Amino acid sequence: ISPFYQPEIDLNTNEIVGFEALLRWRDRDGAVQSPERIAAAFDDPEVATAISDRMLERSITDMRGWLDKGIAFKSVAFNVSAAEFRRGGFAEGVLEQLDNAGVPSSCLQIEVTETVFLGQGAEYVLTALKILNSEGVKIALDDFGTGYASLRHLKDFPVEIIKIDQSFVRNMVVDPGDEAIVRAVINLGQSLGMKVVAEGIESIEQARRLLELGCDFGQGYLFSKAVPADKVPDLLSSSAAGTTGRLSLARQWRPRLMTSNV
Ligand code: G
Ligand code: MN
Repeated sequence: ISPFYQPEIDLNTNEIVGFEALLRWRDRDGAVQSPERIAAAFDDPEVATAISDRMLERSITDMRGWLDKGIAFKSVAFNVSAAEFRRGGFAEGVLEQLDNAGVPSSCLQIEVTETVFLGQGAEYVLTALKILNSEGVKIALDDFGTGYASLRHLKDFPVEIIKIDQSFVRNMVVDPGDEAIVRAVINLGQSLGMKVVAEGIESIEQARRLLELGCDFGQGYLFSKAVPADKVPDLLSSSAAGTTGRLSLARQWRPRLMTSNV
């Protein structure tokens, strides 16, 4: 199991503004697999904990490696589940690991879904997020709009980033209902002074519409899939080379899209 890194893009400038660490694993043949096929492993709290410990450890090691090479990756967003907060001491543990590795806490973002605010152990979540946030770790609310939390949480928790779930982005160009939800989330986030990131951008049309609606950041296969740590420097240099105009990065990376629509 190891983290792969998907870039997050400034849709206005095409610059990479950070990465999200996504779990990938290699099967017996060495092929890279996504987490779906090992979803059952996450039902076992011990295994789930071991997996996420390893993911965090590896992400911090990768960040240390990039810092040593002078690679300006900006930040890595790390997904944290409710079970991890329930352990207690989560925030302190993360900060200690960053400190031990000499990685500034501002390099790390934590992504939580709305469900971490619900149910058993929810009281630990607020404490943990406040501790992390006070040390400069930014908190993102992931898959926004698909959970069961209340809008109150946006005010009560130290959330600075909202990530629009890919299920809304997928059909936003053809489904006015999805577009209405995307627009509402963008407006809500901006009114609260938060950064809004659209997930799952696969087409130039989606990226263009998101920009029109005022969403400045996004990630998705249009720009890049998640790549192994050693490919991150290449991705960053193509981003720096491709900053000459709107969506040129997407054009450059996906030349077959060049011919139409743009
Ligand atoms: O939970 P979260 O929203 O962070 O989900 C991330 C998952 O979505 C990852 O497994 C990642 O591989 C996948 N993903 C990332 N970009 C895209 C995309 O453009 N399209 C699709 N279908 N999936 C994506
Ligand atoms: Mn995420």
